[in-house]
Amino acid sequence: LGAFDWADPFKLDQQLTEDERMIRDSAAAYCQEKLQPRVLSAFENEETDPEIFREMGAMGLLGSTIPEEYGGIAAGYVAYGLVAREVERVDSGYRSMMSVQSSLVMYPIYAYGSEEQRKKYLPKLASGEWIGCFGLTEPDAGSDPAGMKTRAVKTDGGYVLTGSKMWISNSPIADVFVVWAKSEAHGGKIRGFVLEKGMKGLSAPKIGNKMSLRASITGEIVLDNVEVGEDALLPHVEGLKGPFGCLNRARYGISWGAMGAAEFCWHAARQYGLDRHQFKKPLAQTQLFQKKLADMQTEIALGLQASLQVGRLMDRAEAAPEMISIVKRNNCGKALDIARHARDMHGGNGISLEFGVIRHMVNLETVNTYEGAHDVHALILGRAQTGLQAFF
Ligand code: TGC
Ligand code: FAD
Repeated sequence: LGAFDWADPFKLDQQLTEDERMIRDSAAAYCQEKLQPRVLSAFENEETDPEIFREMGAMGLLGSTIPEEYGGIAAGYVAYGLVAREVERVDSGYRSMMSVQSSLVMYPIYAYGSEEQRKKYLPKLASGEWIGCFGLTEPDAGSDPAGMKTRAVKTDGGYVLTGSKMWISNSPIADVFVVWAKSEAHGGKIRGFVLEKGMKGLSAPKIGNKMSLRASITGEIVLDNVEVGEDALLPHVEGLKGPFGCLNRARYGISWGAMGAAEFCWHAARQYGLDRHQFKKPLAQTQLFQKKLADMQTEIALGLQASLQVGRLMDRAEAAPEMISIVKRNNCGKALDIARHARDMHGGNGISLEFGVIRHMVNLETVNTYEGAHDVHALILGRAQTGLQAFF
């Protein structure tokens, strides 16, 4: 029989290739050395450091699945997931910054863009010189993006865009805006447009007073008759499958990332229980404490195995969106639960930012909601097994 490593119960490490381990280890070193020391102040002061994009770019962490000729490192989806896990071990907001740039901005430009668009945008997004954002959600269209009101009207040389997007990660500091709008010239179908900072009528006010993801800036996108050329249209996709194709990738990355945040909370609770004595013994020597640690270890081990399998299938182009719904929903829900327990296990100290667990806990409230809320993924899975849609 083999040995048991409490921190890696199913020997995940052994199931990775040498390249994947190398990418994970260099991401982990960057995250622990450069991101961990600044997260407390970033969260406390609700400040996003744009320099992080440049650093991540230099490390090859932006658009890592994109081919090298466009600035990526052509890594696989398992490697992408491993990076998300390391970044989110520090903070979900930092992972958000990375996954929006990679899966929601670079991926659609690569997959749906013209050669000119790929050459113009991808290298600068990969290096972090340009920051990107993805505008799908609107004030009155969140879980139901088909209800969006943003419109693109055809003109002689291009389109005029009107509408507003809400809760958009990175938007106040973005240079590149991937925006989804209903286009009358395409029978009212949803089309993607690539906009640039400074265009007349385009603004992106910050949304303040967030109690979650405070290290990651969030804003609106206001489109007040923004005129764009024909070259702003993403030519190779039409309909909701455009944004959903991007969301598949980001949701998959989140399934790994949420487990990274959960691992931080689990390890912190274990260590706290070993160090803290009450009733003349370590808290970790009580049955209730150990039961909670066992639950955390079990859910994280299972969640990581599931994400690894979905990643392997993604690398073989065999993953279905429903598989991604299972891991996004499960891992976010379980991570939130683990963070709440870890907060409780830290007692009064658990509410202090110094210990990190409450920061992860409030961050995970967002992670459980965005990219398809927990219950929305339940409805996707309910539809897949009954053939009956229960959204409306
Ligand atoms: P439905 O009828 O199901 O589908 C419409 C069309 O889309 C296609 N499709 C997909 N294609 C690829 N991948 C998927 N996962 C797809 N899901 C659907 C579908 O085949 C169909 O295509 P066609 O050609 O037949 O037209 O659409 P519905 O309107 O009934 O959708 C319902 C529902 C609930 C599944 C969907 O709207 C949904 O997933 N809602 C959640 C919205 C969401 O996830 N928003 C995310 C916004 S972005 C974000 O949160 C970024 S945060 C990032 C960060 O900071 O890290
Ligand atoms: P709603 O859709 O109004 O849902 C509210 C509640 O109702 C949820 O619990 C939901 O599960 C439930 N519900 C909805 N429909 C049903 C139903 N049919 N049956 C049962 N229950 C239902 N969006 C972007 O486009 N780009 C971004 O970069 C981005 N970044 C974000 C960053 C942050 C910090 C946050 C908070 C959000 C971000 N979002 C982004 C938006 C996010 O995707 C939406 O908040 C999410 O999709 C949910 O939409 P909503 O907030 O409108 O909630």
